[in-house]
Amino acid sequence: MKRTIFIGLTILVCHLAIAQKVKIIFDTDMDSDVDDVGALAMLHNFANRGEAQILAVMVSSLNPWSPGAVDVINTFYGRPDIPIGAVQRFGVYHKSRYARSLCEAFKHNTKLDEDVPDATMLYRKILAAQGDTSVVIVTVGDLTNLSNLLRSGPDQLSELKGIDLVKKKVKHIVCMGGRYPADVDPNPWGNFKPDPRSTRHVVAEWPTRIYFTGGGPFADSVQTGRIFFQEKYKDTPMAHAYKLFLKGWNRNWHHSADLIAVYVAVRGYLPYFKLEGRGYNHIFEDGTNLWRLAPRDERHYLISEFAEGIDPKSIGVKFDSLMVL
Ligand SMILES: [Ca+2]
Repeated sequence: MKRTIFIGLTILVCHLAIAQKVKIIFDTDMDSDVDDVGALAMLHNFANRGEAQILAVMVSSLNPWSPGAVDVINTFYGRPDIPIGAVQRFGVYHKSRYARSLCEAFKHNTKLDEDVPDATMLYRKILAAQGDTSVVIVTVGDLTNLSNLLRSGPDQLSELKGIDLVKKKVKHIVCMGGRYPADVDPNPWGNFKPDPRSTRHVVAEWPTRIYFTGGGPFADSVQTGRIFFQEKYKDTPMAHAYKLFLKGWNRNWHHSADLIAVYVAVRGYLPYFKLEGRGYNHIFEDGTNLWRLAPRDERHYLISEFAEGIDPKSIGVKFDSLMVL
């Protein structure tokens, strides 16, 4: 009898642990900035803790080394078989200080000349196989892949159009891009500006909730990466990338824009951040944005401020610990 109860409880606990895992698709540019590396490392750490399941990683960059750099990190964390998709032909290209070097220095099996699967097709394949409203997408790169997904038509993977497939399978997305309350800087950097057509399309048409998380001073005040300068982590791909990236900056830390998005996707905005549920995110023709407090768009939420009494430095220390095993 006792044994039966014990087995029953074990099954229940296992079931709860599985049920609590957030199913994540991570969409990254993995090229010009290094916080994508930290964010993917943090996501693997959440997977190791049983809090997340990584369904796939999508690359929104045309940099040929970016998919390999993703695979390096996946392989380092013991998940070399996570499907990787990439934008095809029409996308944004940025140089990277670390992507090629990661591919050349660490183990992975994504060859440069090998066709990486089309992100749109991989999105459709993965979403079609998942339960209804069960998938959380974290986008920390350009919105090209998500726009292509929305525009996709029925095919052998699903009889649904992209927008209906998203509506059926996606719980919500967390979107790192733009600055809040406003981004009036015409400089083309930042996730919304290199492909403004896709940004406008996704922000206007996406059929589920979008939790926007901010870059700029908000993300700058959460400093991460110091941990990779410790001796015990020196041989990790993350240390390799952060050191290459920060060379010449004369500092040992970086902003945490993409890490904040991953954290919010897996654990939610509490206890560190505030949630803005008024207004909507207005995207201009050139990809600059403005958070307007009216009218209300029920799909749009914003996370760009710290909760009362929270010191951003303490979040940085916590995030550093969440990037390593
Ligand atoms: Ca990024």
